[in-house]
Amino acid sequence: MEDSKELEALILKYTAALKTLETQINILLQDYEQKNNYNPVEHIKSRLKSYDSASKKLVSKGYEVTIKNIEKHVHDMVGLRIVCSFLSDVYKIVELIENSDQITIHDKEDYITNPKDSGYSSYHLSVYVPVYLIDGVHLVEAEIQIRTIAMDFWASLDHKIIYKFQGNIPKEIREGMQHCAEDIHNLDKKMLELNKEMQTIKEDKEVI
Ligand code: 0O2
Repeated sequence: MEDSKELEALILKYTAALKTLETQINILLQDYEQKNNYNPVEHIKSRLKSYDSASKKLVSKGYEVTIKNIEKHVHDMVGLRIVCSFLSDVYKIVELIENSDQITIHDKEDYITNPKDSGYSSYHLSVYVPVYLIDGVHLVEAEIQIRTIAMDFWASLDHKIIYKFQGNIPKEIREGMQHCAEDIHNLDKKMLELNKEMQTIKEDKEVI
């Protein structure tokens, strides 16, 4: 076990980054809602990855468990998940964050257009969050996951499956989840179409 003071300092930095990111994202979303009379977000979850989870991730990637390696190789110590109703909302939020001067994106993964083999689907943004400490500004990495409610439903069961079977997921469960992921993708597309249709009917009625 390393110097606990060093670990405390790291946790302080990550906690500050999480608070900063939450604040920046909430302000952007409130501004968007105020200007568009529309809130694209269903709910937001945030979390700091635990030291144990970070250690497991390092071991799985073949790295020694050290504080330096956590900083260098665990890119989602600070995590924010934005859950939306519709597919179009996911891309609206991505655009909003891309256009923000406060949040610096250094990597993007569109697992909606290109789902993982497991069926996992989400939009990931890896960003840098500035944290102002006594010795100056630190750019802390964070991961923002943006997904629909349906994708979130899938991912939460998948998370339990991964945890339960620890890498040895039975074939029928793996295939069942892949089929569910396809169903969920089709459901998301249908719900988006229905929402668009509903909007046009509402607009027609307003004209009358
Ligand atoms: P947890 O417990 O959710 O934090 P990187 O983080 O970039 O070094 P990785 O794992 O290749 O390495 O990144 P990737 O693929 O972008 O995945 C990061 C996170 O996405 C994961 O964090 C999960 O939250 C989520 N994710 C990715 N693939 C899957 C999947 O197949 N099923 C589910 N349920 N979630 C997935 P963690 O640390 O693995 O887990």
